Amino acid sequence: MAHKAYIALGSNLGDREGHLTGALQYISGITGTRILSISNIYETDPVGYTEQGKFLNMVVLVGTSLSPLRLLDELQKMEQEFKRSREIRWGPRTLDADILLYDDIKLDDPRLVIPHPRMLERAFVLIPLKDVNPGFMVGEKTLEDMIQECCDKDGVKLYKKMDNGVGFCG
Ligand code: A4P
Ligand code: MG
Repeated sequence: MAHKAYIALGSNLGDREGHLTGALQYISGITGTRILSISNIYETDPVGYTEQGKFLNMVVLVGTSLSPLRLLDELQKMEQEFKRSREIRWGPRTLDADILLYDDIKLDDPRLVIPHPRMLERAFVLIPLKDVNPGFMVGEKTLEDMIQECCDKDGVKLYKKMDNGVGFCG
């Protein structure tokens, strides 16, 4: 578990909360990977393509011995297992899993860009990230500064408080 990665999860189709908790269970079963901390769950207005239902979003901190691309392989397998449809870019999905950060690395691979290129403009990512990584900064900017600059911040509402002490972490 030499590395730490932050993963954003989102769902806006079907049993949204069931998909997120199913994802936590799936991630805790990935070889060489352990959930260290989870954010609360937020209900969020859709960003990008707005003719779709509200999302549930959360962020998960994992410890992992997998490389960034191997971790992406596992997360994409998970998305397949949740039978997500990819018909509309930014459209409805049963489960979306994005790698936000992986240690302090910067990666620009055709399959994987880290830090996630759109994360800093999205309150639906930054607000749950603040639960698990409150000290995250970019230059002089705190997470709170970045959240205040996000156009979608008023569309992010606490949906469910999550207990880090039981269940998925450890
Ligand atoms: N990829 C590159 N970098 C990464 C990364 N850091 N993590 C590649 C994960 N994948 C990464 O993603 C397309 C390709 O991005 C993948 O094949 C992977 O190799 P995708 O998941 O197939 O497609 P997508 O999710 O439809 O596109 P995209 O551009 O990733 O969309 P986003 O940015 O994830 O936005 N509104 C709310 N409220 N909540 C949401 O969760 N999500 C989206 C999707 C839009 N609006 C939303 C939400
Ligand atoms: Mg995605």
